[in-house]
Amino acid sequence: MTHAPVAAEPEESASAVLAAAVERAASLVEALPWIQRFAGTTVVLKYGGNAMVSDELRQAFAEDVVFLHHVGIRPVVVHGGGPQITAMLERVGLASEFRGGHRVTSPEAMDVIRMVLAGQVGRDLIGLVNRHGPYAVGLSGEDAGLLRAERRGVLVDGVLEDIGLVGEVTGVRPEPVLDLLAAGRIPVISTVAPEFRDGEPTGAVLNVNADTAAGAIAAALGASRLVVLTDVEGLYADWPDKSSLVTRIAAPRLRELLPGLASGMIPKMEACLFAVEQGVPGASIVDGRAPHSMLVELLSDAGIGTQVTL
Ligand code: X2W
Repeated sequence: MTHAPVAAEPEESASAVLAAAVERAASLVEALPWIQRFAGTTVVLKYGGNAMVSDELRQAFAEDVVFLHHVGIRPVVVHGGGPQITAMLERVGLASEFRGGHRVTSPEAMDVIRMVLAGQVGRDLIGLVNRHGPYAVGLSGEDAGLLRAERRGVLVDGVLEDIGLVGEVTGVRPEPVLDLLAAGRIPVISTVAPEFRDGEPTGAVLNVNADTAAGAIAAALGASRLVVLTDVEGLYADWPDKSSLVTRIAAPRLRELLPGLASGMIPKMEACLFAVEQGVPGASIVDGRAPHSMLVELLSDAGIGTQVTL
């Protein structure tokens, strides 16, 4: 029998309401074993600038983080902000140039990057989380020795090129994050890092890729999961064949695929590889353009996106 929804018999609409309620309850119940598995553990969430495209998505991310916190999981947010940095550099008349996926960073650009990440993108996220209660506290890699970085160049056609104040994370001191977690807070980390050379601080601050920093932080914290939110559905084994979306991949196979991946995917997949090879049991890439994708990845049977395991 077909009919317009508004003309439904009272009993039928009551049963439809009941069926919808049962379905909603089923997603809550499906989350139970996952909540039990992750309760008391730390999950590191990398939130990239390309996934922060609307207020609705940013608010959904903040809700998910607060949700995890309230079911006894310890979320740590590591954020990027590439597009926001590019926009601000443009506003102040500085050009952006990328070499091998890294932003060529002059001292003038570094001043802007530090302000945008720690003073704007981080602050905005902290504000969104704290609409729900006094939870989020911002940290940069400069705070209490959290990160150490060394300068890196990039190989272009086999030649190592200097790209300025760009570093790779060479050390993580997790104590400042652990202190905040022990106090029941949600750390929100901006990934600028003090430069070290020959084990000594130089006084300079370096721009580091936020994906690789998140991988290093997840490993150092002994996280149970790393989730990288980005603007693609996940890893495609054979891009642009849409049917080649990978839901699970083991580290050795990912290593094989790595050289052939799109340049934007490489740091994300390297971060996942690093984390799982350093003992994080699972690391995922999820599509941050779908609201609440991170919650679905962590707390449902099927998940969403691509999960890397050892
Ligand atoms: C990045 C840091 C921000 C980042 C940059 O300057 O854009 C380097 O390229 P997403 O939004 O996660 O890409 N650093 C060295 O990684 O942001």
